Amino acid sequence: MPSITSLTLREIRLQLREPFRISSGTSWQRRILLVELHDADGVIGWGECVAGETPHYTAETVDTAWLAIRQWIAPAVLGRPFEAPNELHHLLDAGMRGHPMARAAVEMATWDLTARRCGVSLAELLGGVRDEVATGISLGIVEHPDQLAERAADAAAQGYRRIKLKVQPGADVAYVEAARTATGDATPLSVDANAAYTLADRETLRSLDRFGLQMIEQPLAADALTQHAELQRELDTPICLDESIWSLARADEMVALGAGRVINIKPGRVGGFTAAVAIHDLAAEYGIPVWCGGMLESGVGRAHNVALASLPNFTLPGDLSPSARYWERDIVEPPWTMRDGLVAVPYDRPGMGVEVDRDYIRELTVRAETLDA
Ligand code: OSB
Ligand code: MG
Repeated sequence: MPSITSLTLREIRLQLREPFRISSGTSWQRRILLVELHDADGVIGWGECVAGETPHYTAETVDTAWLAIRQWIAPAVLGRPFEAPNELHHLLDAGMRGHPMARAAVEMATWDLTARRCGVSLAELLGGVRDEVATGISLGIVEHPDQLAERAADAAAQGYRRIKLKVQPGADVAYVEAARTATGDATPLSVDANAAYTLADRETLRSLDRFGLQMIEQPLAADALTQHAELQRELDTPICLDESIWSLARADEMVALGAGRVINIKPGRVGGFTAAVAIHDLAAEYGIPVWCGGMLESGVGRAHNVALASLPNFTLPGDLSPSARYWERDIVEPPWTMRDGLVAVPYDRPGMGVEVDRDYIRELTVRAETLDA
């Protein structure tokens, strides 16, 4: 049985091509935490932690994740024999509360390592069935509706299969209207509020119904499931939950309460692939479509997301834009590219399907630490 003999944590700095503003904060200079695992046979596995620089999206940050991995997660996993990555998920799940993004970074790296050990692609190991995954783009909040209209029209021309507009109180109806007019009625549009509204804003949210949006993502607070259910009863537009779904149990409650009709699955947000696949399966059982969200990942996290999005119930386009949308130069070879609004799933290479550019990583690294079994 394999076991992890060493875990290396690295923090790199990678500058986005342009600042990305959402209702809960702005990102530009990304601090990205990478996890590299080795087993006794010299097989490696990569993971990326999707925690942000600040506790705006969820409570976790790069710094809390670093601490959680070195103090609790690495000691639990190092030297522990395992047959399949699910076992490590259950071990971590039983042993600690919270820190899903930190746990996911390690758990997902064990999936990459296991896929390489078995000589299969990560997508195949996860149960993927799609050769290509549909790509959407997430457009940040800008100064003026005209600017958003221009960006949305440009994204439609590039072939993105769905255009998501970040909104917040005061930057919503006029912005969506401008984007709808610029892209035409046939372009799938959605909005994402990152929890910026309350039920007092129901009239504004209802007025978005007339734009025929594919969904409204996370309008209310992350913990407000019954309020989302109340809002969903008043809206024609399907509500999609993101921040609210941090576990399989939360997805189950969403279904039971009718708090939404779509789920954005981010493996990092739910503690890794084991939980992500379980949520995918639950949603499929209830006829709820899912899609793969993004957290401005480097090419490593993107590889994991693309593999996950190849599962059958990922029927809506994901936030899986190509490398060039985010970075001047990505940290993997080959970089992720899009053709006709689709990203190809690399089934022909073992593991996550891209190579990490170690020389470039070394240049970008600001701190590193190796923990041994
Ligand atoms: O809510 O989906 C979100 C980025 C950071 C934090 C939260 C979110 C996002 C995005 C980015 O929408 C999507 C992407 O990676 O392209
Ligand atoms: Mg979101």
